[in-house]
Amino acid sequence: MVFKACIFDLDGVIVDTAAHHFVAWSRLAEELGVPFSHEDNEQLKGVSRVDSLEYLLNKGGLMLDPATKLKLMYRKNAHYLELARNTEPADALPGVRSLLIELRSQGIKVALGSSSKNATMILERLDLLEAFDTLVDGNHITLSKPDPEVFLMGAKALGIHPAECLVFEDAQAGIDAALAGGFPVVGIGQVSELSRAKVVIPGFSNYKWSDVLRELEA
Ligand code: B16
Ligand code: MG
Repeated sequence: MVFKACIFDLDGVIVDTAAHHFVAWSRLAEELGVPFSHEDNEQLKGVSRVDSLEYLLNKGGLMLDPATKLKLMYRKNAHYLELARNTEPADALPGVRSLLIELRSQGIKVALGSSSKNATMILERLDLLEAFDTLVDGNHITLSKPDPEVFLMGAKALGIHPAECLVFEDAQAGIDAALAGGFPVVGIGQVSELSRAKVVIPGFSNYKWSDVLRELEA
């Protein structure tokens, strides 16, 4: 398979901000008196802020009006920003920066496909903004992963057919989104948690582009 582009998820693929999301949701959950565990956080990986809040409210059996929900999302994001504002270039996950540079040097286009509305700020702090040809994030989409909208928008912006764009994702919801859009996908993490991805690698440490292609051909 010849790939003309790659689409990268952000949280869990380029940088590990899941821990910040966990703390931020935990704080909000505590304020609301709703129990919130690591297992709950796993369910929210790749899921938009609004859908994550609905999950939390549903868990606590809480029915709130739209204005209150907006306030709660603002509060969760304030907690998140407090933790994420110290993100720095060294926080890019091992190997991802060199892979992004290698893709560019080989003429392969690179897009971001993230559910996060904070993606540009995080990429700026990582000093990776320039590594991307186009960014699609939570500010552009109306449908959360597992809907394929975020990846379809990325492929469209690059002018490349989904079958020729390889998606890198750490969340099952994101893998389902890629598959629903007709994208080949590589899971980042554990095979046991990403069962619907044909290929799963633990991360980009020790993975050059040729190594990724070899995994896909195996
Ligand atoms: P924000 P990704 C997702 O990013 C996170 O995995 C998910 O936990 C978070 O709720 C979502 O972004 C929205 O983030 O509150 O910053 O807009 O994995 O799609 O890059
Ligand atoms: Mg992710």
